[in-house]
Amino acid sequence: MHIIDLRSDTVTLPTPEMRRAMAEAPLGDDVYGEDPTINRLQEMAAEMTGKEAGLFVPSGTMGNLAAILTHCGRGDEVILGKSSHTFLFEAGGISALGGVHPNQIPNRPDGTLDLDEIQSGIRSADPHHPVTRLVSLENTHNRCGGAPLTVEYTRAVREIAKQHGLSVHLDGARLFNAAAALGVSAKDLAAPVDSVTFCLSKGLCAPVGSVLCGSNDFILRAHRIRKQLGGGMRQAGVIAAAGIVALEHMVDRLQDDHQRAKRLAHGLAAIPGLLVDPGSPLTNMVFLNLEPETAPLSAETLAERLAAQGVLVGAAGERRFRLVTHYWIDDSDIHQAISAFSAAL
Ligand code: TLP
Repeated sequence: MHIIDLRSDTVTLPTPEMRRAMAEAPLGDDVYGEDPTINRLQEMAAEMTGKEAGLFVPSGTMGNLAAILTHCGRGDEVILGKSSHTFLFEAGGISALGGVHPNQIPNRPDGTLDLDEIQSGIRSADPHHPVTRLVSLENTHNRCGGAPLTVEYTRAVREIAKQHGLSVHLDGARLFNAAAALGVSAKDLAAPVDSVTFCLSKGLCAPVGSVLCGSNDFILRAHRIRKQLGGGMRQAGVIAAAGIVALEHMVDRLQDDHQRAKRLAHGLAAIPGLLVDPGSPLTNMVFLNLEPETAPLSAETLAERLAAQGVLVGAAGERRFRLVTHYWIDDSDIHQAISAFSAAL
């Protein structure tokens, strides 16, 4: 059976070109800084985000963790969204491994944090308080419908941070999706922040890896943290090679995924019982709910019925779904997925 996997863009397999590049990549020991493929990827990543340096890490989770542990010491505080990936889905690593205190502010539906709430979340010098060091943003915002954060908003956060001597980190796991949706460059989106991570292994299709970018001094310090976390990976150019292909060939096609997500949302919205979030999709994620009266079943039950037809979807709640388009989803998959929903209901 042909499988249509809409659970996430993390499910993307490497392209044949990536597999070739992986087989042929020149390699060395990256712990000695001698892997030419990793060095090249890091330089490309730094260039594309407008930062001085990049650091290849195994995952987005490690990228965010290494960044936050570089910005903050034990007992320091990071201001971040209550719906942020770092707060919800990174196993509490910043607290467990770094002793960093998360000051959670509710995300607004568009993924932003209210500027006044950021201001009032910053601690005073009172010794009862932890020391606020960092604000962490997410672009695109996963739980907030894949919403892209604008350059203007990111600059406004930067301004507040600057006034209080704080740094800003950006979890840009899907930074290039945000750039495609807003018609700006990743560099523009990352310009106001001190550090940024982006993932190669999501919509960009590489099998493994993310890159953390920032100033030379920041990356030097993050390098030591990556080592402490066990992320020094030796001849990892074998995977970085796929990342280079991702940056060269997969960035410019993300708009196709966004268009297909629109078609998917449009088709699903016409099926009685499905309530697509108003405005969804903003990038490559479609969020929808089951309408209680006309579709009185759980997301889990519907997901099982869809799986029986070869369509895999992720439940994002009791009666809620997140569907994600990516490189391996084509137009006919979109048609089939819509028909499968119709049949399953
Ligand atoms: N997101 C995954 C799951 O963990 C939820 C997904 O399927 O979307 N930041 C953001 C915004 C992310 O969405 C993710 C992964 C990460 C960081 C972590 O990346 P990895 O999985 O490489 O550790």
